[in-house]
Formats: sequence, structure tokens, C-alpha cells
Amino acid sequence: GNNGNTKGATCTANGSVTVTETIVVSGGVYDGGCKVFNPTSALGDGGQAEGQKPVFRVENGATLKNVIIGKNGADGIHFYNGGTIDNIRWTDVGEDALTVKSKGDVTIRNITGVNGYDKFMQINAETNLNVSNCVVDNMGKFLRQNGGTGFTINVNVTNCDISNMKEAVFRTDSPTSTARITNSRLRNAGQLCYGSWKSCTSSN
Ligand code: ADA
Ligand code: CA
Ligand code: CA
Ligand code: CA
Repeated sequence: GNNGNTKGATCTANGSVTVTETIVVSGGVYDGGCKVFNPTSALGDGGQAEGQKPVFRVENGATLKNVIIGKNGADGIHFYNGGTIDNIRWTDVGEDALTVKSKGDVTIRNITGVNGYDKFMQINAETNLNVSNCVVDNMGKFLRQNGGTGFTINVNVTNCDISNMKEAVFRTDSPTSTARITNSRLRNAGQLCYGSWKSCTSSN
């Protein structure tokens, strides 16, 4: 793999913000200034209960950047109609780290996330998902297309370090979905391709 590249989020904490309701990023660029965003229990407790609220909602092609999500990860970041996140750290992934909630293309780069019980990425709608420069450690799985769904997702991952997945890197039940990972390092990452992918491949 391409081990020399810088991977993951780069923020050093620059103060903190208490989050009492989901921050909606509905256009342009929201720059978190490397602050630590700490959800209150109004959003959830970061455990495995479904129905928690996200810390951020990114929609309609907007960009969220330079954010550290604090010890309560709640339901992470939700995407509606596509968007981009850049330089995001999850200090302690909650129910999951991010969810594609409605159809749209999603770009994810320069991210670090650790300590999720089950999923890191949860994909609940059609998407072309491009992930680059990531460090993800200690989860059940890196990516899960919502169980029992047959829509199509196309996932491309490059320049990532993925370690200590209890089950798998990529899991789907959809025979039309594809996943590819290149120039990355996998360590104790479970099964690469779990379920019924149309294609699921790796190189380097
Ligand atoms: C589980 C659950 C789904 C959805 C998903 C999520 O897979 O079965 O209904 O809630 O989690 O988006 O976190
Ligand atoms: Ca869930
Ligand atoms: Ca969730
Ligand atoms: Ca956690």
C-alpha cells in the first residue's frame, strides 16, 4: 500500500462548542475552525440506540470541514442530497459515524474515526461515495449498506488505514452495488467483502 501519504484528520483542538441541536449545513462551506463539537443528551448518548440525532446534517452539495466531534458521537453526520466532508475527527464514534440518508453523491476526505461498536458508515440511499485519506480503527464494520435493501451504491476508497474491524470492511445485501479499495492498508480488518456485491475489489 501507499504508506507514506499523510492520512486522517489534522486538527489540533481549538476550543469547544456545546451542541444542543443538530447543526444544519445546507449550502456553501461550514468551517468548524478545529473546535471540538460536544453534543448534549438532547441529541442522544452515543450508545447503540437507533433514532439519535446527528451532530451535523450536510445537504444539497454543501461542505463541512475542520471539525472534531467530541466524546458523545450521537449519530454523527447525516447527508441529504449529497455533500462533502473534509478534515473531520470522531473522538469516539457513537451509534454510527455517518449516514447517507437520501440520494446524492458524497465525498469524504481526511478523516479519522475510532471506537464505534458497529458501523462506521451507514448507507441508506443510492450514492456514489468517494473516500480518501482516512484512518478508521476499532469498529464492527467500515461500511454497511442498510440491511435488506437492493438499491445501488458505488463505493471508492483510497489511501486509507483500516484496522480492527470485528466483522468486515464492506457489507451489502444488494447484488447491484460495487466497492473498490486501492492504495490502502488493512490490518485485522475482517472480511473485505461481506454479502452480495456485484463487484468488490482491492489493489495495492
Ligand atoms: C440499523 C437499522 C436501520 C437504520 C440504521 C441507521 O441498520 O436497522 O433501520 O436505523 O441502523 O441508519 O443507523
Ligand atoms: Ca444504526
Ligand atoms: Ca445511525
Ligand atoms: Ca464509541
